[in-house]
Amino acid sequence: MNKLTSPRCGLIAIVGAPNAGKSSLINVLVRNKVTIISDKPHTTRQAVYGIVCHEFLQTIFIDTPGLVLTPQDLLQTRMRQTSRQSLKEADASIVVIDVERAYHKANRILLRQSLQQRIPTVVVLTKIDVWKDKSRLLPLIQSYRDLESEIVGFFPVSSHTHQGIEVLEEVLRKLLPERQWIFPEHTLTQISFETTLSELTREKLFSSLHQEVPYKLDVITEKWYWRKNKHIKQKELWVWQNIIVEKEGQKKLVLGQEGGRVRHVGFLARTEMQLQHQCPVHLFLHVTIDPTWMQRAYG
Ligand SMILES: Nc1nc2c(ncn2[C@@H]2O[C@H](COP(=O)(O)OP(=O)(O)O)[C@@H](O)[C@H]2O)c(=O)[nH]1
Ligand SMILES: [Mg+2]
Repeated sequence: MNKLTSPRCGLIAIVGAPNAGKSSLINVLVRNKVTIISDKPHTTRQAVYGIVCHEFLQTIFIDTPGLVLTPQDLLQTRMRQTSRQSLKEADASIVVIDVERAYHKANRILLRQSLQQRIPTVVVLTKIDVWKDKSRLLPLIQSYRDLESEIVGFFPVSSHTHQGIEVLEEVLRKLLPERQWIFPEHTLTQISFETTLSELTREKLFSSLHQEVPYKLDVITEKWYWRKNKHIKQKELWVWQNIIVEKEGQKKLVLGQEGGRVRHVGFLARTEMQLQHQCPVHLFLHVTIDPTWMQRAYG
């Protein structure tokens, strides 16, 4: 770090409607996969930090669950609280708006919540890659004219093509307060290693199952360790995980015919773990039923 420049460090909460593209954006900003993504709502359950160090700046992005307008159960209530709490802790916020769902009720609610905290609030209009005709952006921005004076700006981006990301990063750096860094350099997230492993498997379950079931399950890493394989002179990662569902019917769906689905999920998760850790991975998945898991985890 340059001794002549004082360090800056800040938390930037990333909030938005479910499925808006918050987690995708944070992974692009951090240039690493710190949080899981799916095309289904309610994938992100807890606040996940994505930490970026650049010269004398440390930015801590907080990925949050999408705003649930009417929570249906304990988990959704907690998720809603997490989004609110993150805004309270943050030094600035990004309200992520999917251009295809720009008029979702959650957008204005979150904008107001952020402005109430009196923190700099940036609006990111994401998924602009799906719009060939960019002139459609103008009326969308104008529909927020009443809040314009309080907002730092509107930034059209795409997490898929990375369009608009650099411009956004420039603006965000200016919002960081002068402060000592909170995390050591090279820290990517505050999430534990075993939770990161669980989350990866959960992501693969979300992509392999239909709407309702993924939300009703959890993944716990029961045991993991590194082992040196003397034959190939390389370390290996060994992981045992429990997939917890509420009912017998859900277990059947997770297992699939002759265990085909869970095997496929295991293959996808293991392949990604191998890529991330650049070593062989042995992954063992076990499906169990516990009707009270949500109560125990979030009650
Ligand atoms: N076309 C397009 N799709 C995106 C973009 N960002 C996210 N998505 C998709 O939107 C869905 C929800 O993304 P995710 O990041 O999990 O949203 P979150 O629920 O707000 O965290 C996924 O299917 C993503 O692949 C983008 O910039 N362009
Ligand atoms: Mg998410």
